[in-house]
Amino acid sequence: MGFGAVIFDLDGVLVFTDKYHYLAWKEIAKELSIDFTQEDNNRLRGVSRRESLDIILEKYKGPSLSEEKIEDLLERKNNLYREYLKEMSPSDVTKDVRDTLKKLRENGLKLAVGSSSKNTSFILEKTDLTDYFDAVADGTMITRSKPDPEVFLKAAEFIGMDPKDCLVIEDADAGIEAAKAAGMHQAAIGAARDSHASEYEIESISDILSL
Ligand code: B16
Ligand code: MG
Repeated sequence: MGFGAVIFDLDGVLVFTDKYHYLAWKEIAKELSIDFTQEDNNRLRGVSRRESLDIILEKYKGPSLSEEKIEDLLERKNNLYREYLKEMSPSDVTKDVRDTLKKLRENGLKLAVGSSSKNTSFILEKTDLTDYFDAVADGTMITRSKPDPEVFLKAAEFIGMDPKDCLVIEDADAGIEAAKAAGMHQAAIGAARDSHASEYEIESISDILSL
């Protein structure tokens, strides 16, 4: 393996919280008489909370919303989402993910998380993943979200790695773009494989070991 570090996206790569985002957004959308579908949800992958709401509001037909109302919607969506997160446990992480993280560490690679989510620490704690990583860069530390490279560049800085020696694992097109903009190698998993825009495509996390 020709990389010094692997930077993992969180939602859609290490854990599958997209179903909880969907349920929470669906409830908020219902209040606004918006029909929020699974396809709409796919557009929210890797995108920040505020930008996600902007995408959902493309279908909104009601009276204009004040900034205060927007803040209220964002806060309530997050509260609904966190109710689901509270139920998460180590069993929400597959053996494939845990074994691969362990092997990568044994092979001397640095490991980091690069996620748009402001709930990253909470999710890592609930699923008992925190200790696998040398550093975490997340939505609480950035001003621009994916496809901007900021979160991945921050992760590389935290682990003291040159971007060109980092491999990013992503399930979102916005994340693959961000990794490219950071000058990093990229491997697409899940939904991001469909666009064939990435340097590598992997079917499961353990495929990283043979790149
Ligand atoms: P939060 P990732 C992203 O996580 C999700 O894919 C995206 O759907 C979500 O809107 C974003 O985090 C922000 O999440 O509301 O928890 O701050 O894929 O970058 O790990
Ligand atoms: Mg993701």
